[in-house]
Amino acid sequence: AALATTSMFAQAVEPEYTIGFSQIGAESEWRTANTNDVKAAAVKHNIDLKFSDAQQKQENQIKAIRTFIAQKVDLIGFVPIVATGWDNILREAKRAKIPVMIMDRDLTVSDDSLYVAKIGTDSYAEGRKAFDWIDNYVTQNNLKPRNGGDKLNIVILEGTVGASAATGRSHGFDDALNESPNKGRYNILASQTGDFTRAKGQEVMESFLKSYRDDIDILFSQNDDMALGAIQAIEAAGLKPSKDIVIVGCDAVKGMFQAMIDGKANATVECNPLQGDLFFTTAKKILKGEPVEKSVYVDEGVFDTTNAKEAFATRQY
Ligand code: GYE
Repeated sequence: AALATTSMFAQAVEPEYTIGFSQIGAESEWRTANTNDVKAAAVKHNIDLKFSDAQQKQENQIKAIRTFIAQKVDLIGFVPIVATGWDNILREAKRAKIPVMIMDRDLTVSDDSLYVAKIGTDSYAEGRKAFDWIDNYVTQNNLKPRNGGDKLNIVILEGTVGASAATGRSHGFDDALNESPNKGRYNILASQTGDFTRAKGQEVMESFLKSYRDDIDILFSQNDDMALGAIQAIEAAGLKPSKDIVIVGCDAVKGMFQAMIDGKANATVECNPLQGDLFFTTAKKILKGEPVEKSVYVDEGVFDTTNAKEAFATRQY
């Protein structure tokens, strides 16, 4: 018993490393899940985490990274809100010999040695999967344009301008559409940013409906939160979401599962926010001088009304 007591006191171990992490903000259900996961994984990995929320501003992220450099943290991690504009601050980190890791979104820098490793999701593949799901659904259900015309009209809610998660999904979707033998069946009627938020998604969908209420057949929303906002706009316009307008999102958050179960959305392409464990495992390897892969994508699936109910029970975010 005496020994057991001693070992209980021995539990208060010093954190192994100090890591600064700059998160974008809290724009979506996905982001909240990502933040919670990073914080929980830091505890699990015995990391002293300095967490900073940039409230959707790149300049705040740059300030946070500069502060981490001044604090001489062991490693810096961040989610690039947009893909460009990071060269200078990353050069400052390199000069201070602090390794940098990228999480979730991608970035474009003049010199890839400005970061050590990148873990995240494959937005391009997600965009492709979204179109492929639509093409398949249209074919199987022999979907006809509501306005009696000869093309199915698609509207798109894009994510944050300049974010890799938005441009990747746009390019993947466009490429898959252009490569489809059914390409001629579709017309992209409108495409506009909803900044990855529910409120903006609703607002932009309202404006789409004002111009094209009886023409829209399909909505591709680059995240689920915007799709959930759009569903409200569609109902307010007296249309049936998922029936009058086919709705496909990205992320696979619980809110979207609920919408699919309620018959208000059709499908969502999974984007996995649970990257904390892989992030800190990789960070520790870097700090111990072990080799790591430069770029790793996490695994992702697709869910729709045929499997939403079954999958819902096991969803972690
Ligand atoms: O899809 C969206 C979030 O960067 C992959 O950002 C992420 C995206 C995600 O706000 O909901």
